[in-house]
Amino acid sequence: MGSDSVLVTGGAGFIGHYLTSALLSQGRRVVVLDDFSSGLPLPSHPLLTVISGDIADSSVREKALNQVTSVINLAAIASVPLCENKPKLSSRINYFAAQDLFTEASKLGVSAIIQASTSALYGVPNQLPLIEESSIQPIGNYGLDKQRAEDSLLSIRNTPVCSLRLFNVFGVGQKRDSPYSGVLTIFSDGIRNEKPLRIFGDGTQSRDFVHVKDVVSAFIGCLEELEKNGLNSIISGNKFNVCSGKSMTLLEIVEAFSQFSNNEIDIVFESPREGDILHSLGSFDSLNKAIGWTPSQNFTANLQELLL
Ligand code: UD2
Repeated sequence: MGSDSVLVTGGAGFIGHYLTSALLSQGRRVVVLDDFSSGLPLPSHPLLTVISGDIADSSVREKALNQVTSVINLAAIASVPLCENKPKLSSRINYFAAQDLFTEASKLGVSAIIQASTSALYGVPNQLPLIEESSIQPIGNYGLDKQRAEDSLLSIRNTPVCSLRLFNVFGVGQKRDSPYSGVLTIFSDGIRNEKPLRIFGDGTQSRDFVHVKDVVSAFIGCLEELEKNGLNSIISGNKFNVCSGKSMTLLEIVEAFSQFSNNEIDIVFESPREGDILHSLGSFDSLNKAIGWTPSQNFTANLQELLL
């Protein structure tokens, strides 16, 4: 395969679909490795190769890595409760398989490895907005395994690498039928189907919602930067927040949705979810300074799109 081919693990997932399609539209070859446990089939494309398999299986990784020159690791058990209920599965995929993938890719001399990390690494924030130097204190298996994976990637010195800490990612196409989908997907689905919205707590909790297309532009921006400047790149060996730099409370979200919907919105308040953090907000200054990345400014339009 040519020198422009990228492995996207977890490419059949929500973010993976957007990322794969953006890379293909740039004329790049993409190899998607996914076990399709939660992902959806990708439309066929002459530059796309799909490997259906388990990222924890070394022969599957080998097959995928032998076809590419760069790697983006999105494969993960993304459900926090599932990681709590199945700690071995969480470690197997979110940590060990990721670590093996990074080591093997590095040995093969790839041009770039980028990990999809998470704001869950920060746990309960000591300060807001969160910056990359904020203290790391992950809650639960999901955050812990993601932290270990990030650490193992950033300890690699002879390959251009970076880790992107994604905040609350949203956009059209996120699975609607899962109770663990993001709150914006659950709320928009409820409004469309005229079902009451459940707010866990009093609705004053806030999150930093970043649109999936902004996440894709961060991955591609970092990929191109690492491929161009290699180990001399300013981003190599570093981690970056990928966020909007703004936070909204759930009550503000409902208010914003109500402006776009003729449907009556019923709210049911329930007890706060166990382990929930109250507020989350990130700063994207580092990534902005490094590669000029900025998130889009059309939050309300992106919100409205969820209701269509
Ligand atoms: C996000 C991630 C999670 C993990 C975590 C780390 C998503 C879907 N989840 O969880 O994977 O990275 O961050 O901190 O991106 N809520 C309601 N009603 C609902 C659904 C949610 O009130 O029907 C509340 C929920 O209790 C929380 C807020 O909305 O206070 C956001 O919930 P979320 O699951 O979208 O995201 P979060 O930040 O808890």
